Amino acid sequence: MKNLEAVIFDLDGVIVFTDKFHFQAWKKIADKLEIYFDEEINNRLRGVSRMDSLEIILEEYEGEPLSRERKEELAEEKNEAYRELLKTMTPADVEDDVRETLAEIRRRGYGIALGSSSKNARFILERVGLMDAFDKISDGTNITKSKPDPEVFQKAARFLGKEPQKCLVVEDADAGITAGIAGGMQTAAIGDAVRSGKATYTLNKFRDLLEILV
Ligand code: B16
Ligand code: MG
Repeated sequence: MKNLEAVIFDLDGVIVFTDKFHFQAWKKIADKLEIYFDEEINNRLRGVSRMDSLEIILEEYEGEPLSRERKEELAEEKNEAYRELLKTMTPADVEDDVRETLAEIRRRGYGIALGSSSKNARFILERVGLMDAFDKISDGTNITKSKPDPEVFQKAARFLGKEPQKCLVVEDADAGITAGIAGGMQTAAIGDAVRSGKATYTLNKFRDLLEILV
């Protein structure tokens, strides 16, 4: 394959690592509802939207069924706790490898977009000083369906003005690789997503991208 013109990056688990913050914020909600919650359940929340994440956590809930309004309140409470934790992030939270590789990809002339399920994506990029590294942003604020639906990546390709097959989706979650494939894109797996073997390329380190994007 190859013949690539653009790269679409997932955020959490690829550019930054906010798993621990998601964990702490969801743990607060789980404790309140007396629900069992651990790192393994937290891993299932990768790339999944906020409301879908809450539904996964509620699988362990044994109380009376919760109304839509109550679920929305709980998701909002989680988000407030999460955003407080995000405020502690600084440019030092982005590895040099990531920052330098993004700059080199731009130097090589590729379009660069973000394709994240998060509604906090812009806030995070501002905190870590990476807003300028992306030409376009497609995130949780411009989609109706979350990964594994390809919508977030299709929008990113459209924002960049690139054909899907000329875009490389970089993902750490299986749901994200599935979404990229469904969108007709080439895919690169890093971290957890490597295991399934579904992606077009696999990365050990972020900078391995420079061997694909020659
Ligand atoms: P928010 P990504 C995803 O981001 C996270 O992996 C996932 O754990 C989170 O629930 C989702 O964003 C929604 O985030 O509550 O901030 O809108 O991996 O697609 O960059
Ligand atoms: Mg991710």
